[in-house]
Amino acid sequence: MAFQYQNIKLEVQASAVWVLTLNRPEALNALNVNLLNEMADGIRQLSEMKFEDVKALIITGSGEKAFVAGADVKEMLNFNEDQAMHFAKRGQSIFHELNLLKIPVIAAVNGFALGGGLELALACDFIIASENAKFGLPEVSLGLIPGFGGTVRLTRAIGIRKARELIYSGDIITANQAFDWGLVNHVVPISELMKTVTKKVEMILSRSPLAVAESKKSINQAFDLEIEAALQNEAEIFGALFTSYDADEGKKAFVEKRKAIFKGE
Ligand code: CO8
Repeated sequence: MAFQYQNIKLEVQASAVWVLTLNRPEALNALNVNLLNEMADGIRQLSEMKFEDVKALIITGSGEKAFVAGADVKEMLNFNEDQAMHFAKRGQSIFHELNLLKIPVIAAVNGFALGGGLELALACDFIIASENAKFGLPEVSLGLIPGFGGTVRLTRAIGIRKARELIYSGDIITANQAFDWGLVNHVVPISELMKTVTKKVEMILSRSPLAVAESKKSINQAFDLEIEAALQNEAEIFGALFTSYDADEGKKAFVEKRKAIFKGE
């Protein structure tokens, strides 16, 4: 199954794992308005599908040079203040919807992840990168600031001091440096990238999908709460899971020394 778009590809692999490919290789997959609209539609389609049909999402870029080289600078040339703010809000809200998907979302970064491209990767649950990947928020070189959530999510991802350094300098760092900074979970040869990401997804999908979704919710909500409230929230989610089929099956399978067969409910 696949959805038809001009600037992205959204296709299902085996086992209800979807791949969203940013597909403007001639512009290093830069995010223009049409692409963002298509991405919003694709995310909405996935969010409305039944669990059996959508279990995980991988996001990657077309070609071997770029994941996404940022927002489309050529399109932004003639924006006025209102249009610029609207564009920033549009990107932010789409990436927020992506972040809210209940399924695991992994960025397979296969080249430049700059500006809006890094901001997109940061809205995913985690990043696996190819050795040739490069990361940066070079907006200050354009007289701008990151506008698709970069000042917020990069700071949460790698800490305020490293985030300041990357954002103030506009530096572009290698995949290995991004790994050292905790921005990237794994770095692999480009020929191994999709295989590595797919293997990781399969491993996650062998666990209880409901428990994975609820962990994602608890982690996401923890960022917006004070510690006491976050811990209370975790305890409530933990308690609510006890009446689920998956929690029953998981505990029984352990005691019976067999592999659990989860349903995601
Ligand atoms: N926008 C539009 N076109 C782009 C972009 C981009 N971000 N990046 C690359 N391209 C195009 C190039 O213009 C070129 O097209 P053409 O062949 O027609 O000239 C083609 O892609 C290939 O690129 P290069 O020839 O430049 O390839 P190089 O290998 O020489 O360089 C780089 C690769 C280093 C990635 C270089 O292309 C580059 O610096 N790109 C821009 C990176 C950048 O500044 N990104 C940040 C953009 S700003 C942003 O993302 C803000 C997000 C928040 C927005 C808030 C709304 C207001």
